[in-house]
Amino acid sequence: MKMTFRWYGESDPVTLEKIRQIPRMSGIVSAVYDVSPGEIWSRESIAHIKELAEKNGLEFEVVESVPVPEEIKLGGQKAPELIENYCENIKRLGQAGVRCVCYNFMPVFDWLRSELERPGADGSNALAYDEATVLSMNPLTSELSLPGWDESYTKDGLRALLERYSQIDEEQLWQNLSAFLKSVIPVAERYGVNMAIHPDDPPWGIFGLPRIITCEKNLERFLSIVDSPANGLTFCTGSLGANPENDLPTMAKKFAKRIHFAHLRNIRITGDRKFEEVGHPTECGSLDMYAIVKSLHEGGFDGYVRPDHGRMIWGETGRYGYGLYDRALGATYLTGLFEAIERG
Ligand code: DNO
Repeated sequence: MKMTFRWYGESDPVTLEKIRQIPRMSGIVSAVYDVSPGEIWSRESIAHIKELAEKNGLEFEVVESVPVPEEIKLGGQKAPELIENYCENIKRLGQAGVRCVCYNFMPVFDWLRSELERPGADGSNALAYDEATVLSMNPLTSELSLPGWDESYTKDGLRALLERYSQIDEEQLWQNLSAFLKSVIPVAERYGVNMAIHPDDPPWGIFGLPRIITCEKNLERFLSIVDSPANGLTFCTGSLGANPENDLPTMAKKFAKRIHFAHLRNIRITGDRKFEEVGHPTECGSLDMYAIVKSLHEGGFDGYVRPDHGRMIWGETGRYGYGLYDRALGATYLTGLFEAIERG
């Protein structure tokens, strides 16, 4: 297991100098942020991240994300050309020493929350999700900005996109994902990169848009599309765990060898399709973090781990879910869990 930490680049208030002081931190998870989805990343930009990381004693072996353009998810006319660009990025990343690439296949919206600063009883605040509130926010009229929302969509662009997606059901999305994997995975294999799809967050369809990376059965189907180790998973407990029907320890053990990246965080389920983010330890929420880590270990997991969304504590402000303090506490908690379990 290698413990890593997400870093949003030079504008991130959580600096590399701070990240390196978290005990046992091996590397950063980052991306080239100044290009649009579908564009090719310059070798200089990739090398620059690596150089900055290494200057701070950190590795740069994990990218999150190389975003998949909507045109690919839609299986549009330009999809083949954009898939080629995607492959070029994987090649360049592999050549620069990146070993794992996290991405997702969620139509239009990445992760969604209805509240960004839900106060906790202890004076912290955290992200929360309530389906009724989310559905009352029409994406075309709402002024609310959500953490996973791509601010670059204009209302008209978004309307046109949603219109195109109205033709795409789950089966069609599977077909488009399959075409993507069949081109990308052989390139990933060639350049020593493990692709790790991120589950949909939350793991169900939203605003009438299909979502398919949601549950054990679908993960199995996903892995069988290209049955290669390079076609793997990001096991995000907070995403999959929002559906109580997902038995995370069972899934962790079953898929362990194809899990290249684990996002380990806890949530508290507060009702039907309602949850809030909490501190990482088991006792803080609904997920049995000990059982999950134990299952990963027993299944033979040997990938990258990162703490995931943290609460805002000790008066910290910053990027929602991505402050320093609570994620650092999460990292040390997880490191301890792994040490205890690995030593048996
Ligand atoms: C949220 C993240 C996601 C994730 C992407 C992966 O905090 O886990 O935004 O990076 O879905 O493509």
